[in-house]
Amino acid sequence: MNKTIASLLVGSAFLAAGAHAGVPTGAAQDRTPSQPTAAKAPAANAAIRHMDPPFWWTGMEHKGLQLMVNGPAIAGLAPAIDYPGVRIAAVTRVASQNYLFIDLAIDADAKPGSFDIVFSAPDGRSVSYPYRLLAREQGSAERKGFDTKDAIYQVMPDRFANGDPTNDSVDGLADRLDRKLGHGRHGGDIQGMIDHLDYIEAMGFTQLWPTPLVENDMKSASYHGYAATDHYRIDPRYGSNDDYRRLSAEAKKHGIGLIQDVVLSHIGLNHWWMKDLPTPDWINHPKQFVQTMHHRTAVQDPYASKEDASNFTTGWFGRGMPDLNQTNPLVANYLIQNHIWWIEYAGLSGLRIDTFGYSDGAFLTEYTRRLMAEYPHLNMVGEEWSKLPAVVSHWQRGKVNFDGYVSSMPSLMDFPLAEAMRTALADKESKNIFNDVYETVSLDYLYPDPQRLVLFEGNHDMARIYSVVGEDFARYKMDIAFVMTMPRIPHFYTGDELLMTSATKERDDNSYRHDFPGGWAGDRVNAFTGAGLTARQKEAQDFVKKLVNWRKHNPVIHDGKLMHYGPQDNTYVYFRYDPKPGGRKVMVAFNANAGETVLDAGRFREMLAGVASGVDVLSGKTIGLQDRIRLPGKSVLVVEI
Ligand SMILES: [Ca+2]
Ligand SMILES: [Ca+2]
Repeated sequence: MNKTIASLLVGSAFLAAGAHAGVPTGAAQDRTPSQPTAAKAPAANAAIRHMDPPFWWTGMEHKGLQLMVNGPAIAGLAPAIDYPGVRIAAVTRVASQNYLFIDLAIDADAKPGSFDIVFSAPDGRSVSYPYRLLAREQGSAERKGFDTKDAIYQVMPDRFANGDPTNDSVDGLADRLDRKLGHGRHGGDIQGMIDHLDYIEAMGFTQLWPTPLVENDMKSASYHGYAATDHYRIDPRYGSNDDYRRLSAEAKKHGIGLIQDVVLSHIGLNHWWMKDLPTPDWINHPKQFVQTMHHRTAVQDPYASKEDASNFTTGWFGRGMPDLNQTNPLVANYLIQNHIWWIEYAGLSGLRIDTFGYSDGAFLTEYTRRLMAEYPHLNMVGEEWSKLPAVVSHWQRGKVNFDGYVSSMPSLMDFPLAEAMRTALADKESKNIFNDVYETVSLDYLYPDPQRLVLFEGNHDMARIYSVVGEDFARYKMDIAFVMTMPRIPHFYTGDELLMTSATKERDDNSYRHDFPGGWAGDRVNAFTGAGLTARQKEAQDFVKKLVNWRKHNPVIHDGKLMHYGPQDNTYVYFRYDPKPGGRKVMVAFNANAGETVLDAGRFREMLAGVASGVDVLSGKTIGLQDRIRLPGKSVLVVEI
C-alpha cells in the first residue's frame, strides 16, 4: 500500500491542488468523462478519470448502486460519504490499483441532491468528487414500452441524415469522414434524425430504433456502432448526450418513442478499459483471441459439449470486439446499471439487445430480471438470429424450458417468421411458396407471448427486401403487408420504402447501408420532399405510408386474434378478428400467381358467414366475399369486413 500512496503522491497533482472541490450542482448533466466537472473541480478531475455511472437517481426499485471509480492509484484511497440516506455498504479493490468499486446503499427516503465522495489517503489528505442523485421523472418506473400498437422505424444514424456537418470528423477520434468508403463514416447524426421526425411521423411510425450511438473510437468501420469504447458517452460524431436526450424529447412530441440499441456481449478493442483492465478476467480470453463459432443452439441443446457452449458465449465476435465476462459480478453490475441509466436519462421506451444469446446465460437471467423489476412495463427485444422458433422462444419470459432456463425477456426479434416470408417471396419456382410461412406461424404455441415478438421485412444485416424478391414490386408489397398485419410488433428498415437495393448472395453489409437520399446537402434525390424519386419509388413510399398509418388506428390489428388457412396454389389467407359477436375482422389474402385465382368462399365460413363483401384498404375496391373470392394476379388484399 505504501508504494501505491507514494506513486499517487508523485504521479498525481490532485492532492497538492487541494481538497473538497466545490459541488457543481446542475453541472455535468452531459457525460463528458475526460472532464466530468473540469471547470469547477480540477483537483478531482486529475485524480478521477471515470466515475460510472456519472450520476444516479433516488427512488429506484433497486436500492444498491455500484460506482466504478477509475483514476491513477485510486485504490490507495478510502472513500467516505456524508449524506442522509446514503451510505457506503462495501468497497472493492481489484487487480488494477487504478480502480475502486464502491457499493452505495440508497434508502427509499433518500432525497435528491449532491454530495461529496471524499477519497482520503492514509496521511489524512483527501480529494472530493461531487456526486449527484437526481429526482426521477414522474411515471418513470411505470413507463410503457413499445407494443403491438406501435410500428418501429430503424435507421443507421451515420447513413440517414447529416444534420450537422461540423461534427462529421472530430479531433481525437480516429475514423474521419469518408463518404466514398462503404465502411467509412458518412456524417449522419442525431440532428439529422431530429430534423426528419416529421417524415417518420408522417410515414406512420411510432418508434425509432437507431443502431448504437455510444462512442465507438475504432480505427475504421466505426459507423456501425457495435464496438463501444465508452458506455456512457454518445459518440461526438453523432452529437452529445444532451443531443440524444433532445432527440428523445422531440420524438415524443411527434408521438414517437426511442429504442436504444445496446450490446451486452462485447465491446470495441479500443474501449478505455482495454488499456488497463480492472481484473484479468474482465474479458473472456484476454491473452489469446478465440473466435465464437456462432453455435447458438449449444446453450440450449441436450447433446451439446461444454466446449461448444462455452465457445459460443465466451468467444469473441471478431478481432476488434473483445468479449465481456459477465460471470464477474462487477462486469454484470456495470452493464445492468448502464442500461438502466440510459433508460432513465434519455426517457427510452425500450431496448434492442444485440447478439442476445452470446452473453452468459445466468447473467441474462439476472439482467432481464433487474431491468424488468425496475420498469415492469418496459419492452426489450433481443436479437437471436435463428430460423427455429424453438430456439428463439427459449429466451422469452414465461417459457418453461426443458433445461430449467429462466428468462424475463419480454420480446425477441422474429427471425424465423421474417426469414420464412422473405424466402417464400424469393421463390419463383415452387407452386406452394407460402407453406413454410404457414407452418412457422402455426408454431406460435412455442412462445409464451408471440404477439410481443418483433417482425421485420429487413434490417441492417440483411439483403434489401426489394432485391430479395427479384425487384418484383407485387412481392415486395406482400412482405410489407404481411409484417404490418401479423399479430406482431412490426419493424421496418429505413430505405425499404424507396425500394433500395443491395447484393443478395454473399453477406455484404456496405450494400445494405447506403445513404438515405435527401439526408445530405446537395442530394439530387430527396425522399423527404419526394424530389427525384421514380414513380415506382413514390408508389412504394405511398404504399408503406398508407398501410402503416392504417395499421396505427386498427385495434383488431393490434390485439385481434388470428385464424389462418393452409396455403393452396401459391395463395395464403388469414384473418385478424375480434371474437366478440359482431367484432371487426380483417382478411389478408396473398396471390403469388401471375393470373387471377378464385377461391371458394365456403372454406372460410368460420370467418365469413353472413358477410357479402369487404373493402380492400390498399386499392379502395369492394371485394365480393360470397361464394367466390377473386384474387387478382400477383396481389395482396387487406380487406376490412
Ligand atoms: Ca454530421
Ligand atoms: Ca459473449
